Amino acid sequence: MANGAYLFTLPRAQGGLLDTAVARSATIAGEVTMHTNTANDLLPEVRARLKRARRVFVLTGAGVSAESGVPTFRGGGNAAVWKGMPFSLISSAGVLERDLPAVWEWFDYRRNALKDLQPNAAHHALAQMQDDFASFVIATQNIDDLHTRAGSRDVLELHGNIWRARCTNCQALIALRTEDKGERPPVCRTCSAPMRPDVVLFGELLPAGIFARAAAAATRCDFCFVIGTSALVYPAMQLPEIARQAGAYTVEINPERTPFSDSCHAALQGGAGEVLTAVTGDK
Ligand code: BJW
Ligand code: ZN
Repeated sequence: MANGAYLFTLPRAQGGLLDTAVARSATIAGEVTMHTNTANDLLPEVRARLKRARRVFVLTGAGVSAESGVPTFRGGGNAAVWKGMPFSLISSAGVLERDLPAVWEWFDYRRNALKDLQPNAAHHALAQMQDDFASFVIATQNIDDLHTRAGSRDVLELHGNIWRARCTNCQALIALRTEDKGERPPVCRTCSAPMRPDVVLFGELLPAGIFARAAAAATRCDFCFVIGTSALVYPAMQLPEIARQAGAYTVEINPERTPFSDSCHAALQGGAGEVLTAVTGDK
């Protein structure tokens, strides 16, 4: 790969929803038994469960934005690489301490790639669902704010937001869409310390209160979607595990199988927009 390139791990050719779907069904005793189903077998159950649900919790990952053109981090045997560095290195707390300008260069590159992208059918389908339930909470690992731009309210951004910068000293925030003066790193107007992208890097804690609110929603929900995540990164992946343990019906939407596929109630294989439309269509 050419130096300086960001290797995009775009969604692979996907087995469509109607081609394959792997379902898991819970026995009355709560024991989970696996069987393979066609989507036609599986969808009525998922739709009926969703129709009966009162409190829905949704965890999303990079795959929900893939159809907008946002690259995912992992997939196809590759992980995103930038200037020869795997994203797990450049997006880690260690690099922030060693080379803040490089971190800004990486996130400026990503912000530039994001700026003209639009929410897709999956973001819109989720935004349209929010008023249909007593409670509907989206927690996202994505930093692209496409859920909010699609109209979802009160999205819990577990890993921050690429469109904000935060002071490394006093934690003051600025909105990069409107307040970016182009200096790198930006200088805090309150205390003059350097600012950093307001995102959660490997080895850093999630924003105070956000994870707690997401965990509370996961605990109370009766239906949980896990959409477009490789299910590898913690503590975000604790959330659907909490929901499942609290008794929620859990549904994964992903063209690939993940470590969560074997423990959810229904793993729907396909792209997020296509599958969500099939699940929620003609409500
Ligand atoms: C589609 C699709 C379509 C494609 N439709 N789907 C060892 C064991 C356990 C934990 C750890 C450990 N060592 C370290 C840890 C902790 C670490 C962690 O979990 N590491 C694991 C990877 C091993 N976690 C942390 O460090 C977290 N903090 C923390 O734990 O604090 C406590 C602590 C403090 C100090 C020391 C140790 C612990 C923080 C995690 C922050 C993650 N940050 C990143 C980068 C953000 C900034 C940036 O954007 O650069 O967040 S990492 C990256 O992964 C990003 C994502 O939000 C996150 C999750 O990725 P996601 O969303 O799942 O994307 P992909 O690409 O992996 O998957 C895409 C999926 O979409 C695929 O499945 C496709 O199939 C699918 N897809 N097309 C639907 N059309
Ligand atoms: Zn400051």
